[in-house]
Amino acid sequence: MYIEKTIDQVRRRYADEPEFVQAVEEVLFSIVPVLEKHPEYEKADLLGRMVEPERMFRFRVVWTDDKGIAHTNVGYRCQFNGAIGPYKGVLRFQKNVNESIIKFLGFEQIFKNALTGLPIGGGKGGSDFDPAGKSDSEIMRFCQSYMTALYRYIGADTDVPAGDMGVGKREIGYLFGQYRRLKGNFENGVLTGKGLSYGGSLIRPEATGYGAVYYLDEVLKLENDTLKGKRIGVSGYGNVAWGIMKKASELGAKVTYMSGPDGYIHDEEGICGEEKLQYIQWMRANDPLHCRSYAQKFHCEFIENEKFWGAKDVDICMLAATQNDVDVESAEKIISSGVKYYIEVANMPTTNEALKLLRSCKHIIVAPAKAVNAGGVGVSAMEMSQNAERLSWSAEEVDKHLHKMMKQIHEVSMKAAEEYGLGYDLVAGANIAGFTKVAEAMMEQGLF
Ligand code: 2IT
Repeated sequence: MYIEKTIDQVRRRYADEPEFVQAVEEVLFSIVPVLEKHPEYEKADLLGRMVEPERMFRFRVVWTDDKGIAHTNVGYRCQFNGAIGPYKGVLRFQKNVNESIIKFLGFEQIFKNALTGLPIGGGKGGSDFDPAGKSDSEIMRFCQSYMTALYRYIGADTDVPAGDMGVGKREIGYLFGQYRRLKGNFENGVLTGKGLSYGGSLIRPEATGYGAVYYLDEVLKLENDTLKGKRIGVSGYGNVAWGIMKKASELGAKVTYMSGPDGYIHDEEGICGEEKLQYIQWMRANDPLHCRSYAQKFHCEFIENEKFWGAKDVDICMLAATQNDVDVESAEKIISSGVKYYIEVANMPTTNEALKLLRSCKHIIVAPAKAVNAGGVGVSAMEMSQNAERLSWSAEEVDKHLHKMMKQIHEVSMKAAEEYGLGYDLVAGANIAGFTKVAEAMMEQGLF
């Protein structure tokens, strides 16, 4: 069969890229019914083309530390698929970044971006630079060097990076400054996640978390359920978790668990209110590896080196940490805890085996990351619109668009699954809806 043939080829060609192979398997296996309906895709080798990036850059990034000593890192930018718009996706600066991570993120991005309904293609980039413990000037020098290598390949109509782990507002500022210095033009549509003073969008920092809660709300509505009084366990405590905490408490739910690499926090009163949320932001910026200090500051429980999977007093589980957070063993604990909603938020937080197990479980509704977290890139696309028209939208306006977008993503996914007789399957539905749009564009544009 064509799908298996394509997956086999990817497995052979990229045997040393496990995350990428995982992402390809997850998407391709769920579009089997689409391929049955479209035999012409095989003749055009549509899948073979889709799993191969249009192009990918790998470059040297040299920077000096505060003692004047030079260091060499590797930089990447993967322009995976530009069929429906300029490549769009983040830059991640993290020690473990490699080609496999960048390609899996880029591949997921293609379908996620298609789901937003906006004209953005899929891309991703980053570096194995480790920002931990670096001074502000070291970060600046690294960003300047990174952009010096990257600038010739990006642009508002070509490829528009943004920030991910290790790349926040500060890094985007340094990257943009260097881009402007090299180009001599003010082209702020080249990056998103910018500061408000030079073309950033209101609500962009909150967008991924807010969008995830809006999507969750749609799922709950269909179940005749509501967010009121719900207890949410959130894995992670980064920017996305922060957005979830803020919006969930606004809508009457509370986040009672959160976790970091060092263990988890149980705060029965809920992680909400200005003081706690500000502290979360402080922790993320100053100590991305430990959440323990929250328990000391707010007098609640901290369990070292554990995850909260299996806690019985959680109604909704939201995965907002990183890839492959939940394996089969964790999934079994989550299933036995009685949680009804398993909402992926981070990119690919579940291994394929664990995802299969969770999806086969009758009492759990599973929502996939590429739909749930699409609000982040969606508001990035709105930032691009604002830059193109040289206007700034109000927070209410951006939020209104975001809310509508999340409703549509849920609906389009639901309908795509129904169309293929799959029932209420949000995972398959999101893959099918995203894939169908990109497939159509690629077929109409001829072979390349
Ligand atoms: O994974 C993602 O979609 C994001 N972190 C946002 C991407 C973007 O370009 O804003």
